Amino acid sequence: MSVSRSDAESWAAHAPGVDVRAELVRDGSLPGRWRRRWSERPAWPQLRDVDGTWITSEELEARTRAYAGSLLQAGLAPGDRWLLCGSTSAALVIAYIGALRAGLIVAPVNPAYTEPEVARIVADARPAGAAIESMEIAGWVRAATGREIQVHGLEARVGIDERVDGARGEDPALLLYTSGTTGRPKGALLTHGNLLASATAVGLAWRWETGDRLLLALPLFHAHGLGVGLHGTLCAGAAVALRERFDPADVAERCASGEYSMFFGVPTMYTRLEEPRRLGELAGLRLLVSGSAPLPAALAERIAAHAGQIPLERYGMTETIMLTSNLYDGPRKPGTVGIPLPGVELRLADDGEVQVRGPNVIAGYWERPEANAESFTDDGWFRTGDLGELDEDGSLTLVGRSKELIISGGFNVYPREVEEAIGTHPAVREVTVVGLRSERWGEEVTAFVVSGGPVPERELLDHAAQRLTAYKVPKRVEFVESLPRNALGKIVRAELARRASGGRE
Ligand code: MLC
Ligand code: AMP
Repeated sequence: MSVSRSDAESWAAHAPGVDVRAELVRDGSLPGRWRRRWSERPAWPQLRDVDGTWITSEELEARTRAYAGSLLQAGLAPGDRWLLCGSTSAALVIAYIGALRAGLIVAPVNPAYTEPEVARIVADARPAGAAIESMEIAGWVRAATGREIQVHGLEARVGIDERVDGARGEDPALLLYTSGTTGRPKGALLTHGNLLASATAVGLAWRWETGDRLLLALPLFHAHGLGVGLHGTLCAGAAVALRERFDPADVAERCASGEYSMFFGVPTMYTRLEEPRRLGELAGLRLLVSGSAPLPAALAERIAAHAGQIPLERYGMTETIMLTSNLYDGPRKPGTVGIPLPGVELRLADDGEVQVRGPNVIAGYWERPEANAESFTDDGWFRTGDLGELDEDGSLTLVGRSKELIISGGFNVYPREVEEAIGTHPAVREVTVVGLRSERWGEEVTAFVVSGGPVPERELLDHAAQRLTAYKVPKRVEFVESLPRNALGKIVRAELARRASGGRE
């Protein structure tokens, strides 16, 4: 077992002179912190909608309070699960904050999901209500619940209820679904305290100030866009401009306008900015951040050559939000993900697995005792499933994963879920899914199929696309005579990857 720097040492390195221990969960809950920020600067333009209009802090406070009141008046109760699904917009953010202020547990859903993906989340979360932009998805949710629940759109809602803002630090706020070793999704149950601690830690470490403006083109249904981009902004009392989707020309133009100070992206976004040679337009920003997937050192250097800084690379997970970060004041070491953020303790098990503990780490998954037993050690540390090494400064380098996970363009894809979808095609006798190295996506979802008869690749891909959202659909299918197995009969994925790359892996 080896331990990174002691938590006191890493706090002092990230946030010199700050009494971090007191700061991390100050104000108790997310709305508690946000209300303090809103009251400090009511006229502050805080949230920029996708059409360019700004919403001030006091407007945000009033609209989200009214939204929360109406949910409670309509019969929803604190602790109820509540689905939220829509494209990125201020209306989506207002609904989200409103639900948190009502004490509901919000389960965000990717609006690109297919019906079976939505149905699996509904079955697991058993929501009491939902706000859903698309009529089609609303219909899927109604059909999957099998009982009457309140499903409405993303329009403004108005009500008054004295129970608004009753949530405390230990109360659950978010149910963020990740997949797992089975195709069945697993909900990471994050409390207000978990989310507040993580947003505060990155705020301190990255010197997030009220004057900062973040350009946010990450989706709001995952930890990066939601737990870091949106929560970080609101906790720091800063400003954020929402983009409905990531478009390199749009991002470059807006960064070049001088209106923004920060941009957060997954490595694929930086690659996309490089292809049309637009990285130089990020040069005026105070802070570029990269995460969710490994940032290749060569790409980091090229970004630095054009944009004037190596993106600050950090490492996190749905279950913990942020864990480590390179130091804001440097040196930013390409290839490493830095030292533990304030509050986070990190150790490496004898097999190299990264294990963590801290106020940001979930207490467990929603109704999954067996997953909880597997994911925590007997002495209470969370097992990340990532493999790491520590250098002499306590800085972490991720060297692999013990979990079967593919990260494609920053989105997680669990092979098992894709295998189950393809395996339902009658011509498929056996299938294994692996991630092959790719310039464009980091890792590319690839299916190896033993077929029981002739079947075109296109047909299998269409079959998968009816069951899975686009990023999970394999980029290609390789037909093989048989799948390589070890002595225990387990399929050796690494061998398939090696064969597909002509032995270069
Ligand atoms: C889109 N496609 C993908 C893909 N994204 N395929 C594989 N992997 C992906 N990540 C598909 C599209 O559906 C489309 O399919 C085709 O590729 C081309 O689409 P595109 O328009 O070029 O892609 P785009 O829609 O612009 O998406 C690219 C992207 C997006 C990089 C903007 O993938 C993205 O937003 N990634 C970020 C994900 C994220 O937020 N991760 C954080 C998780 S939290 P077709 O079939 O229609 O042609 C986490 C914790 C942490 O990991 O540490 O942060
Ligand atoms: P998710 O479950 O979507 O939250 O994804 C979490 C996983 O993303 C982690 O367990 C890591 O494997 C990976 N990840 C996040 N940040 C980084 C990073 N900077 N470098 C490498 N992998 C990362």
